[in-house]
Amino acid sequence: MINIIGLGYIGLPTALMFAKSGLKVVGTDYNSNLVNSLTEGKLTFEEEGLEELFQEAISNGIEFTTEYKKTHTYIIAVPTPYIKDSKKLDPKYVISAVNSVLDICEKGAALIIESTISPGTTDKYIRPEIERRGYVIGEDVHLLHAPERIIPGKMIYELEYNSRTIGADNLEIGEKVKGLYSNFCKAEIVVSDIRSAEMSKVVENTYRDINIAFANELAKICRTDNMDVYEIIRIANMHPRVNILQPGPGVGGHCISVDPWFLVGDYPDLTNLILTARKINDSMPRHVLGRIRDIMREHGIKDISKVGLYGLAYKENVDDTRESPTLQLLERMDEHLAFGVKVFDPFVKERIVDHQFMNFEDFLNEIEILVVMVGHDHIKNNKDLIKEKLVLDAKNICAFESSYKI
Ligand code: SAJ
Repeated sequence: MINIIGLGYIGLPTALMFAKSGLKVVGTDYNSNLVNSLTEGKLTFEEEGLEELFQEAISNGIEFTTEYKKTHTYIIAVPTPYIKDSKKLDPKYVISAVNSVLDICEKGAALIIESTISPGTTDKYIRPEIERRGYVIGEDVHLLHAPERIIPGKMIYELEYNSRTIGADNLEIGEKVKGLYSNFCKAEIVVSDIRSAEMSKVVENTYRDINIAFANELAKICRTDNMDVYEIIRIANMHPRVNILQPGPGVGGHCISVDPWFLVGDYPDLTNLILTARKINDSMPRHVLGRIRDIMREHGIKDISKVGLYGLAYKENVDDTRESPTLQLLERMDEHLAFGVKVFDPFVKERIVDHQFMNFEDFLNEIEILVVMVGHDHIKNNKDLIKEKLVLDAKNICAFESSYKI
């Protein structure tokens, strides 16, 4: 039996995949509302293919509980928040989950950490905690790190087809855990050491952040001389060894906008490029604000409440608003006393900001300038409704002659 700790964006789909493959799975979360909802057959977030997978796992007998189970295999997928001021990772939930596992696990159990942890976290916090409790790592328990790599919006597909890394102290145990993940993962699984697994995960997200920053810097360069950055990137990407990502209103989410800071924090003298990339991406909401002002000036619009931001999520077709560029932009607007801007997101069903609309047409009726912050399919399918507006298309999805670009 596998006990999966943490039933959020990563733990739940992973638990379902194991259950689908026929293994006995128990999912544990401290949040009893979440556990009750899952037990009643109700999901708490949307993701393509998740509902079908959930139903299949339920018929295969998956269980959800607030309790830890005595077993031989644990996968820990709890949040690893980062502390904004110090830019460091806070390992408190991982440490607490490890402690709860130690209280109950069988001798020789495998503790597999899936949560993203900054390089060195295992040696600095997790090992000492296990040893402090009097357990011998490698005898009483085995410690592994198997960082998740799935992208929201394509999670189920990527769980099956993305390669993965298993970081282990002991190759034999690493191979065993590789065998476990092979129950659903069809791609290559590399067994490595824990430090390399920690580092490679953070490096992947940092690489993407830098690539997006390059696209965003190009957008700013092109703006000054009215060149079409998207066309330039499209042409450049026809080169067989060039693959530039897309500029946008900023980088959000709990991963790409966070993980590079771990490297900056630990290697301040060696991370000029990484730090600059972070700063460029963080500057994009301010750039969007400048573009909104350009359009207001051009059209003699003085009232900021005539501006509507479409999208609160951090990216397309998800409801996750963590570190979202729209929230960053609203913060920036508050600093500039630009209050009253309207907001709408079809995926965000709870009211989380002022002047947030729940109905798209009501939202459109109130505004003159529409800023596309997120390229949800919803807006792609409703282009007819926005044709009459002044559109600042920060995601380049509208393809109107008249739309403004960032
Ligand atoms: N973005 C751009 N331009 C692009 C691509 C993305 O501006 O060309 C923006 C998005 O709009 C969003 C942000 O970047 O605001 C991040 O989105 P994303 O789709 O690039 O990535 P995440 O954060 O959803 O997921 C990433 C993935 N990592 C990589 O692709 C290297 C995923 O595989 C990881 O599992 C995930 O982080 C994680 O959990 O670490």
